[in-house]
Amino acid sequence: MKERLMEIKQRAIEEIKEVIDMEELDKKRVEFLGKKGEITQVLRGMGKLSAEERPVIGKLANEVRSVIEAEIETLKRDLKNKAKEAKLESEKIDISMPGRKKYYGHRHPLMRTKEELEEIFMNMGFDVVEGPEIETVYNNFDALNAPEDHPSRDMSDTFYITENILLRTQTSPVQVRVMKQKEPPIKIVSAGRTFRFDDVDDTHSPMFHQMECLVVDKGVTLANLKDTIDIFVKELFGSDFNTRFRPHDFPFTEPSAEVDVSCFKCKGKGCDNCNGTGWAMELLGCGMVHPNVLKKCGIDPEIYSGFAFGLGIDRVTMVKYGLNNIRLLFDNDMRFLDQF
Ligand code: 2NL
Repeated sequence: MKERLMEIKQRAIEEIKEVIDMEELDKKRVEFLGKKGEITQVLRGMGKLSAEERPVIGKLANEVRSVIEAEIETLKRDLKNKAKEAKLESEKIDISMPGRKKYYGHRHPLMRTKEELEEIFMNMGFDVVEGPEIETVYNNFDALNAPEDHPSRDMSDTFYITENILLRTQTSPVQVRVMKQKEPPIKIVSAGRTFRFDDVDDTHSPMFHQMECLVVDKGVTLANLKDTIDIFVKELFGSDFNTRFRPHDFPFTEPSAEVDVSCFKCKGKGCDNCNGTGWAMELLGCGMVHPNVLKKCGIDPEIYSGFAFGLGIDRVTMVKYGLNNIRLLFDNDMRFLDQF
């Protein structure tokens, strides 16, 4: 029996070494250590042994069982480790591979200018208001004191939708809406798209952007207008920029003026860029709100007065970024827009 046990032990060790997976290992365990396994069979035959032999063989059988169990445990651990390593290997990712670059969009240069302008006025205590791009002829022309025969009213200058409805030619109808609804004091700016029947060239587009400012209160004067514009220009371009007012004519303001800004190159000294004048392009149009406009919007011009001005956002953007062609702002060419 002793030989039998030694033979089982030897054979078990050799056979277990050959095993390559868990399933086979379990089969071997049953084969050697199970209820009907080889060791059990040896133990069953112990009845035939003498009283002296029995404990010796019993002890030996237990030792053999322990050795086989240990072999099985060791192999089980090895197999588990190998499986884990194979899994890790198969799930390996190459973190040295460069990722895909995400494309992030950004503000269009026109919207950047618009927000910058609005910010300046918000800091000066103005409210930012918006209104529809499709307007009534009344809000766009009549309320703004435009005479019946004013050239801007012509079919060839304005996009009419019906006889009484059009695409707004300026942002002023937004201010008209506010004046009709609200008692002064009014201190607002409105910016957005405006439309005129223009042929496209380097500086004209049938759709362009305007911002207008309106203040109505008791005792508002031309001095307030001049001061507000001066502060605004210094905020926008820098404290070394000055303004010059030239008389002009608008139907909705009286008196009216156009405002020039110091030359961007020489800041007022005079250079080849400004023909030695020291002044660059006209930046905006302005004036004291015409009493007829106040009346048409339900405000008593005997009690209140106001000033207003308007400027082209496209133009400011072109000056700011040194663009020589307005089409660059509307072509949506990413080679251009990506530069901002
Ligand atoms: C320009 C000139 C201007 C106004 C806009 C205005 C609005 C109301 C009443 C009176 Cl509700 N005036 N706006 C006044 C003067 C000039 O714009 O050249 N814009 C680009």
